[in-house]
Order: sequence, then C-alpha cells, then structure tokens
Amino acid sequence: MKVAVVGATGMVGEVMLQVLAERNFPFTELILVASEKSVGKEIEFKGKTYKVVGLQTAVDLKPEIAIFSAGGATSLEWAPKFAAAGTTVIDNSSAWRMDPTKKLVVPEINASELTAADKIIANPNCSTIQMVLALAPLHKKYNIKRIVVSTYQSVTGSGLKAVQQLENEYNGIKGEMAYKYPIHRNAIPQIDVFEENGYTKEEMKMVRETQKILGDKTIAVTSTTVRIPVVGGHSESVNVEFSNDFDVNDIRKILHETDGVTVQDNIDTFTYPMPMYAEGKDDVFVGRIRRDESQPNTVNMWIVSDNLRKGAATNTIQIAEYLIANELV
Ligand code: 2RA
Repeated sequence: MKVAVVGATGMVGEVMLQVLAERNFPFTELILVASEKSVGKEIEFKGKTYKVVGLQTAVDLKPEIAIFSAGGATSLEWAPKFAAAGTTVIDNSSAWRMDPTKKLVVPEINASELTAADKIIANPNCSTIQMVLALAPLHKKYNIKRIVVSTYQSVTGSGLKAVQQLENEYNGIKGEMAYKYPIHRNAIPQIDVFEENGYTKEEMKMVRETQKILGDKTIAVTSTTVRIPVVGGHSESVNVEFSNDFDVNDIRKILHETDGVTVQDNIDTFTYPMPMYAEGKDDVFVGRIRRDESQPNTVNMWIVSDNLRKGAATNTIQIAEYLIANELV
C-alpha cells in the first residue's frame, strides 16, 4: 500500500503522521507531499528521513491512497489528477464535501456507503464530526427534529499562524495576526467568511454537513461558531429536540455504547469534558447531559474533542483503514 500525505508540513499533516505511526498504518511506501516551497524539506517519520516531494511527482508515483490536508484550492486542482491516476483521495478540505457525487464520511456512521468507485472521499469539518458522532445513535432511536449548537473552538483549527498569534499575545509580543482581532482574553464570533444569510461558512457547514452525514434533510440545525483562546480542542453546547420522548439515562447508555464516544458526566464528582483533557485523544467526549426543562423532548449536552485528531487526522485515517479492510483500494 503506497500512501501519500498531501500537506505533510501543515498542522493537520503533522498530526496525520503522528496518527499513522501510532496506529501502525500498513503502508509499504510513504510519500510526503507539500507545496513547492517545502519541496526537499526533510521530515523524520518512525526513525526514517523522508524528503518532501511536489504534487506532480506524487501523482506520477501512483499511490493507492492520498490523504489530503492542503486547503480547498489545492484539493480542487489536484484531487482529480490523483483520482485520474487511480489513487483514492481522502480530502480534509471543504472542497468536495457538499458535492452530491462525493461521500462525506464519518466511519462510525456511514462508511458502509463507500465503494471502490469512490475516488474522492470527503472528510467532514471538525466541528461537525464531533457533534454528529454523538448525535447519530440518538437520531436512530429518538429521531432528531432540531439542533441548536454553539461552539467554542480551538485556535488550532485556524493553523499554525493562529496558534502563534495566541502565544505572542500571551507573551506580550507583537507579531503577525491570523485573526482580525486579538484572540488572547477574547472570544471571536466569526469563524471563516460570512455567507449572504449573515451566518459564517463554519456555521453553515454544521447545518449542511450534519444533514448530509445523517442522511436526513429534514433535521433543522442552527449554529453559532466562536473562536476562543484554547488549543486542546473544540467544545460545543448542543441542544437537541427529538420527535420522541427519551430517558436521560438511556441517552447516557447509548452514548456509552457508541464507538469513539466517551461519556464524562457526573456532576457529583465535577466530571465533564474539557478541551485541556481532550487534547491528543481520539475520542469525542460528552457530558452535562440534562433534560431541557423549557420544552418537551429536548436534551442539552456538552461535546468536546481534539479537532486535529477525530476532527481531522484520525477520521481521515479511519476512512483509509476502512477502505483497506474492505478491499476498496
Ligand atoms: C476551524 N473548522 O476550526 C475549522 C477548521 N477546519 O476553523
């Protein structure tokens, strides 16, 4: 299995390499790919030194799988070139997510939709992945009518420049700004650009991607996404209205039995998820599960996950593992 990592020098690329190493991903050859300015750069991986190559070189090497985290523009241009060479691309950008001909996959939910004919597969947005992973089994049992979500998102979701901005501001150093405003001691209610309806692109990703992954356009979703000065992961306050009444303990039980979800929910011991403790972990952590007493059939919960792991690298690599295990590449 020849595997290419496109965007190997970026923040998600780095975590992808970490996750590939931890999971002992079965490749025979690893091709590390980045933009022209990084070509020739050396990267250590499992005690071996790899030289970064350019995109055309990687296409010509015909890897079986290419995992992409290089931004939408690179993906739009290059994913089809890899696909034409016979490579299956798993793409972490937003370029293909809402294309009706492409699958948008969270393996625990809908990997069974994948076939060998899927040559470009989309990895959902980080804030969507962690929310739907917890909500999919609840939707199955109680049928979700409406979701109201507010996010508290880590600066790692904006890349290295943003992490540097937070560090600089924390240390009182003037430097390059990733955001329009200071992020240290602040909360910025804008992630990505605004769309015509006054919502940000990040907010609309949560609406559209949730409906696509859960395969149900009738689910109403409304979202407010906020950047906060945190690095460990994204947190989400999620209010879910079901068609049917539920038992809070049953919700805990369902979540407890869901692959990839860890319930941390005990107010007597002050146990609830926090990004500081989710960092570096693959699971999605759920806590503060409680009935919304203001209206029927509605529950509140708090969902936290490391956005670079399950929200990006781990989910992508799980898709690759599924393709291999099911002989789809
Ligand atoms: C963010 N969701 O956190 C984005 C990253 N894809 O900004």
